[in-house]
Amino acid sequence: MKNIFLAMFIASISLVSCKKEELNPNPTVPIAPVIVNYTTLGTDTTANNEIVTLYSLTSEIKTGYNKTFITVKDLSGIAITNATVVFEPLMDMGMMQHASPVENPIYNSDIEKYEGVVIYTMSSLSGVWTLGVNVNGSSVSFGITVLESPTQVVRSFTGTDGEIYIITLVPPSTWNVGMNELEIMINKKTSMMSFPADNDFTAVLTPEMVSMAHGSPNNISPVLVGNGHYKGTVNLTMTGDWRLHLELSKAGVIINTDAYLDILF
Ligand SMILES: [Cu+2]
Repeated sequence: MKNIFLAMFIASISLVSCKKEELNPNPTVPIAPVIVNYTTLGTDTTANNEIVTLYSLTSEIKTGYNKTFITVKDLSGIAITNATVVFEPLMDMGMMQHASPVENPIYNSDIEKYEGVVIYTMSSLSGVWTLGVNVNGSSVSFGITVLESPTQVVRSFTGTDGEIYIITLVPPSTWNVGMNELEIMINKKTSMMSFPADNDFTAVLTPEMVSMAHGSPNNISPVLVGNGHYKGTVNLTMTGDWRLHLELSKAGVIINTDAYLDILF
């Protein structure tokens, strides 16, 4: 009798281990290729007869970091892959106008599109956004409706050095319970129209789950990887409302004690 139970026990263990082997051993690596559905935001033709089409990854544009794509074609529909393309976002707030940080598009042959980034710092409730796309020196312009992101994923602040900076979350495809790569971007506002990437910061990351007033261990503060991007690791020990407190310093001087960004998952 004892032996039967032992046999059943061993069988149940081997059954469990069999099941485990069927699971994807590394859930961060997708099994199937990701199919991207682009949303066409508009098409216009430059003074140089270049047809410019603008795409996004989502039908709704929200404040924060937005990957933005274009194609350029000649009048016969042949793709132009060697153009110089510059993003020129502009927000008209009535009394004043300003731009926002961008990463100018570079041609990506894998997706047959120019790929760049526009960081919308405000929603369209505060004014009218247009995205100018300059192709080989000639611009077309698209109206963009920007909704407010559900959490604060972009922040503008004045540092203790008197300079204005913009810190933005570079969103991952998903957040997972546990260790997540955390990427942020920092830009400096040098004029209403100029927001170069800033590579001179050091950051101290302290996550907090706001509703339950606890933190998490083993986080790695973001460090510069180039072009104003900083990467670290955030430990999200449970789902919920996380505040990513970021103390930002330049040359050993604290510029902002708490330039936090919020996520919810
Ligand atoms: Cu504005």
